[in-house]
Amino acid sequence: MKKVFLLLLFALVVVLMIASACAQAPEEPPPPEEGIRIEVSRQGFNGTPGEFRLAVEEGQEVEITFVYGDNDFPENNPHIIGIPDYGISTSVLDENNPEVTVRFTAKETGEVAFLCTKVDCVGHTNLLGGILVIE
Ligand SMILES: [Cu+2]
Repeated sequence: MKKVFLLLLFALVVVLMIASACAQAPEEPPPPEEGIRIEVSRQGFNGTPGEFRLAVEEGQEVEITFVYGDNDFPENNPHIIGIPDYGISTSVLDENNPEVTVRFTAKETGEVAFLCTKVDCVGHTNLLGGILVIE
């Protein structure tokens, strides 16, 4: 009888320990959102002059960080990135402000242009062909 009691007591202790461990387990943090980073330089988006395509999913919360990429150029070469269809225009992206992040929801499928709207930047024509492909 005493053995049974001890066994039950032991089982109770084990159950309480497990329950307390579960209660103390930290909550799972939400998975980090995949941010897209695009280098902007006089060579184009990610060094691609002309057309630069980026696929996103319809309905996706898109986060794009534009990163200044002209640090190897002897002078500051400011850019401003626009996504006209979404009414988005970044602040000036240059050596003093080397990262700008934009967030928006990709609406209906199709192609959405993004480009540098600062017409006097060096390499401007290489920065006119950004295309978000919403699929
Ligand atoms: Cu530019």
